[in-house]
Amino acid sequence: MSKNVFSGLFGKKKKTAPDAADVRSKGETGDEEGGADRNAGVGETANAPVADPKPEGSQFFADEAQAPSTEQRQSPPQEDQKKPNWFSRLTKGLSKSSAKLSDGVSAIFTKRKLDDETLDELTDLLITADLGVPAATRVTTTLAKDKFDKEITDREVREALAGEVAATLAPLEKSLAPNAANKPHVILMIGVNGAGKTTTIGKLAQKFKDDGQSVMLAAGDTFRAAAIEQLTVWGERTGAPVIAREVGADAAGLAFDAVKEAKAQNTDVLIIDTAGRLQNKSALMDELAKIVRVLKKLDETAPHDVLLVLDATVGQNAISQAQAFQDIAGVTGLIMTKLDGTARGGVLVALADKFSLPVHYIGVGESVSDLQRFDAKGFARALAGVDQETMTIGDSA
Ligand SMILES: Nc1nc2c(ncn2[C@@H]2O[C@H](COP(=O)(O)OP(=O)(O)OP(=O)(O)O)[C@@H](O)[C@H]2O)c(=O)[nH]1
Ligand SMILES: [Mg+2]
Repeated sequence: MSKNVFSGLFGKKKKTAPDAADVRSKGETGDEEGGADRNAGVGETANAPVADPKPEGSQFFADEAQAPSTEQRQSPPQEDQKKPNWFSRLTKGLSKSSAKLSDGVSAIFTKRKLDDETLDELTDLLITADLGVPAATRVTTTLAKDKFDKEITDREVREALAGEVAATLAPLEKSLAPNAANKPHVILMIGVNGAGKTTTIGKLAQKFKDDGQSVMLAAGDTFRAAAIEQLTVWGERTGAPVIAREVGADAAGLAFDAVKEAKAQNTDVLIIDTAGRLQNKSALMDELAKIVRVLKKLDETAPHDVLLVLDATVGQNAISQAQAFQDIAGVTGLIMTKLDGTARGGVLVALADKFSLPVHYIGVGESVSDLQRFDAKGFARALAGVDQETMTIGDSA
């Protein structure tokens, strides 16, 4: 291990691991502040410590105002005491998106028949709910085929919507299965600021551990001390060693060292965190391409998964994010987070139509169990507000 690489640095501090959200320093939880600085200020080299004005080695919280409070540090992991089944969690998580669609459908179809006017209103509703024009057109075409000029209930419309969404998304349902032949199986997490990359890494690490795999994490977001701390806390919580360097270190070099270390330790899965970057900042995007190139020097098949983390609350902007990250880093799969905080969950359908990228997981809350394996049919029915009793699918994630 080189002198700049350390494993589980924060493991030496005896403290109760706070939730990942708690260790984000002030001004970063909304992500606009830290992210804007980072995206505005970076030059061509990955070495420039631009975002954090106080790079200070292992003393990550020189400014007391930035440090998590005692209360925050001691807060227990936000795992729910009582776990409802996965579909209830999904339905609860998607309630805002689903309410927008269900209420809209009810408003259009109460005591009205399916005619050009109601079909136009339905098309508008689906587009404003971010499903995109192709999906909206498919739903209305399907309905019109059998029901034009006839009475139709809002329930029938929601069933048709669920059917169309499920058909669109079903081919993209793909589990994230590290290949045992890769030692390590390298997963690179990418996305814009605050999308949920680091939190999702923690949740994934826990899932892999639960499956009996050894996991190592690499703190590739070298721009912010708090980002390194955040990942380290997840490492402590999940028992995964964390490879980190000082703030401002070259992220590609760190990723390279992490693969070497994971090989040396015969680790099954290495998950590499990266700094959030806006898709239109070319210098930052180039740096991502550099990380991918450098990883290939040790293993030409790496990274084995390039996971784009998308925050559902951004709605249609997710489309341009997917395009830019796909172009620069060869995205292999998607994870959509924060579906619980938005009425814009329909954007997953628009993404499916445009990119056909596998969807591995969705985030419907902040606890580990809120990262659910993507189930197209369950998602479609929860989104369309179709009752749980009619579900025919089995249990999932
Ligand atoms: N409600 C909700 N919050 C989430 C979800 N996933 C992540 N978050 C929260 O989103 C915030 C940002 O998450 P991070 O994991 O720090 O995001 P990031 O992409 O690593 O951010 P940067 O490192 O700044 O680019 C945190 O407060 C998380 O707890 C989710 O599915 N639902
Ligand atoms: Mg992060």
